[in-house]
Amino acid sequence: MYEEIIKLSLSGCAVKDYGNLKFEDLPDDEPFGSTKRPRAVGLANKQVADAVQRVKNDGHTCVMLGGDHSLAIGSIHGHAACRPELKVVWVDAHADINTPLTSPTGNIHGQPMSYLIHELCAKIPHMPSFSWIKPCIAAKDIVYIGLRDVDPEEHYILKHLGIKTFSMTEVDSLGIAKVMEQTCDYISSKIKNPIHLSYDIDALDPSVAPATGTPVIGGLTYREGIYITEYLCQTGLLSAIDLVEVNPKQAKREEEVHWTANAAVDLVLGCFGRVREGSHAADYKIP
Ligand code: DIR
Ligand code: MN
Ligand code: MN
Ligand code: MN
Repeated sequence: MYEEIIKLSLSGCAVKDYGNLKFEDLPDDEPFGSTKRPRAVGLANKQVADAVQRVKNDGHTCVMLGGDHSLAIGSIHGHAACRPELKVVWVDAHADINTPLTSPTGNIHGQPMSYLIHELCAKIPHMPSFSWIKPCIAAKDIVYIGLRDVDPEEHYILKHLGIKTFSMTEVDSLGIAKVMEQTCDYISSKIKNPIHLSYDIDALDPSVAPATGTPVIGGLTYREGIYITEYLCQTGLLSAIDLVEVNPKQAKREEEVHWTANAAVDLVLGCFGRVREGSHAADYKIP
């Protein structure tokens, strides 16, 4: 993932690498109910939250490269500690809003949203190493894009809380340009709120980004995926970005690693101003 950093530097961004976080391996991390590895995930997220706060307090746009989507718990928590008025744009095939009690898999990467939303607070049991996590966003401050694999319990929660969603059906019917226009109308009022973009690479179609844990057919094209980043970049409001679920170990062939990593790099570049029409330095002169 150093490739991103190099390419961003070449594209004229000032990049500061805050380094990798080292996560403890906890041998006796018994499941909480069906939820797997609660202590390891709780502690890792505390580190992510602290790191994101450091980056925001230094005045930078934060880029968090995962790892699975459970890391958004710490990333959004840390971001909200510095920017309580933030809005979340969650780009994903999945809603990741199961609670530990509704989760069919026990995977925390299918649950991160549930820990963060005020309205679900009473539904979250007390888990080991999660006590520091306090809900920090409201249901009305979230927009989903790219949904196509949502559990019935998650669908109930989305509807019950009135959360704004653009599933792949809306991407098909409206087109990605209208989806982004409506997304930004929805999240920006008179006050220009900072945006937290949480981008799961599995939002893209598996033909574009196959090296990921839970690929789902029928996803965003490469162009739709990039358009989302270009559009959010030009708002000038992108304040933190998660790029998660890039997992080379899930590739069936070496090529798939490169397709997926290249797509991830292009998404990050889109967030920082690369446009497909090309660009030139302000002081450029024809020789
Ligand atoms: C399923 C799958 N809804 C779960 N979710 C995934 O495990 O909660 N999320 N894969 O990323
Ligand atoms: Mn996800
Ligand atoms: Mn996903
Ligand atoms: Mn996932």
